[in-house]
Amino acid sequence: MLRLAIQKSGRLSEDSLNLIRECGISFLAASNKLKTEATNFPLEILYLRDDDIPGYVQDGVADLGIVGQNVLVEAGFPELEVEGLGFSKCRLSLAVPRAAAYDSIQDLQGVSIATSYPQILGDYLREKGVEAHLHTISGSVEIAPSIGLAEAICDIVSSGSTLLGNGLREVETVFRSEAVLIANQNLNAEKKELLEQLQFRMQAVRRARR
Ligand code: PRT
Ligand code: ZN
Repeated sequence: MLRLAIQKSGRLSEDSLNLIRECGISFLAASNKLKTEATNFPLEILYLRDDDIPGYVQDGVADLGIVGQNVLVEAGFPELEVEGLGFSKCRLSLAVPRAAAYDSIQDLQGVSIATSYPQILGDYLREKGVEAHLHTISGSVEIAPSIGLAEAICDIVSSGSTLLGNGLREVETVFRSEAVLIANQNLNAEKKELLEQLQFRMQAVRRARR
């Protein structure tokens, strides 16, 4: 039996469940439970916070997971990625107050930046030769400049309306993300075979959607 971890409730949940259903896998809806078993495929589904999914898969508590690449890479386990799933596309971007002068990334030298992604942002800035002060906060990053916590932010953007609504301007794309299927790297032969069957069905679903 394969154990697949998906987000319990959030932006990834519905698309993750729909993908599994479209693979022809049936299970009872269980929004308030922690796990469900499929009725016609050897699969158990665990419902977790998205941030916990990479660690559970790395440790083998779950065999597979569906999570945003942003969360996977921030957690430090990019090697767990098996394939992109094409939904929950977004980007991690740097933004500054609309009126702030900004010509290039060098303008962030010595600046304080609020983010929930210190690893990804830290790597990006190092690569660009920029030394900034990172403030790690877990939410409401967009309000940091207006309350004086930071001069810039780095956060997830999709339509851009949240940045706009907070008087911010997107200036650099740090990372592009989508939902990905991840797998533990030490699956036994039986589980590997089941993973292949599941991937085959997922790829067929994606082809049919196009
Ligand atoms: O409770 P749990 O920890 O499981 O969930 P969460 O609150 O940490 O995550 P959730 O459900 O908000 O997002 C899950 C994943 O969806 C993220 O890790 C991304 O991979 C992906 N995703 C796609 C997004 C967005 N689009 C998105 N727009 N995650 C967050 N946002 C937020 C963003 O942080 C900002 O506040 O939406 C706002 C911006 O949206 P726009 O459209 O105004 O630009
Ligand atoms: Zn989360």
